[in-house]
Amino acid sequence: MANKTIDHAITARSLTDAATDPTHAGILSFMRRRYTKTLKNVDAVVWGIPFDAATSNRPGARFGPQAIRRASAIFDNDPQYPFERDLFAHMATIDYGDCLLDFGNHSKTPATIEREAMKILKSGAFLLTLGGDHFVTLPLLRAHAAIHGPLALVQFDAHQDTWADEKGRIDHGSFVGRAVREGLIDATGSIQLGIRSHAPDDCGIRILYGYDIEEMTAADIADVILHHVGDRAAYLTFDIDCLDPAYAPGTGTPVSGGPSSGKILSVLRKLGALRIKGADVVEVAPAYDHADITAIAGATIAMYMLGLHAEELAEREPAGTISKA
Ligand SMILES: [Mn+2]
Repeated sequence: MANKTIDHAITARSLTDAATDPTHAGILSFMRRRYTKTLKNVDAVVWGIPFDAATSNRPGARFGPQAIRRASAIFDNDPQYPFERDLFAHMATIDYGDCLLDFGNHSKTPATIEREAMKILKSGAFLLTLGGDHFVTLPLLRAHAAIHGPLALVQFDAHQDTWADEKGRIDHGSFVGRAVREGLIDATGSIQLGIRSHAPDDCGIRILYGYDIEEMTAADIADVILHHVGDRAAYLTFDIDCLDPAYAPGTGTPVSGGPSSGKILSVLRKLGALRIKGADVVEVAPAYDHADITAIAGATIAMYMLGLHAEELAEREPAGTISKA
């Protein structure tokens, strides 16, 4: 038991220390990162939005952040596959906990999410958000676009989320159309992957459908994304229902004919050249899950997003010069 940590989420002395809590024990933050609301000298923030009131079908994504944090305990530390590095050695990363929302008054929800996200982004940290249903991406995009301007959306999803909507509605199936109309995303530089439904409007966004993903290699899919987005500032949103229900049964609106987690992780691993300014993983609903299949997939995708950011930081700064707590 030498050098084992316990409850690293509250006992870590440094934000860059490796956690070695036993997988089956200890307080469950995302990858055992320190829980804190202090944003000083932080490179990356993981934040939960336990919200599912915009769900059209099966609710339950409000339990997504808890499930993803719990599943993230399975990751080995130092080095982290497939990044061959301790992600946190040079990327001070915290778990900022959750967004507090009034379950009885959702008219306030979008502004609350946007305000809290702005607070995090103004610290200069990279924000990875755990949903929640896909509505939460709209206020997140508002906050990111306020800093970076219109973003290229890279959306992994079975659904386009461009269904008709009217101002003030809270709907997880319309955030993309709203984001285009509000000028938060640059439609011509955006791309959707794994789509297996038809909404009336594509808003000018490039689509790789479920059958395209089925027939293409991971390398070809990554190439299409990299060429389409180019050097635009990008926002990565991952609706877990992009994956086939075999790989992600625990979600509100599952659709057959999706890719495996293995194929999609291979795609994500190849996206290092993108300028990713923010990311989220949404729609994990653990009540419909089996043996944590979906939560593990969600946690792994979230870890890859942090891994890509860790590599970007390492490229930008020589090792050891990135902020340390
Ligand atoms: Mn979606």
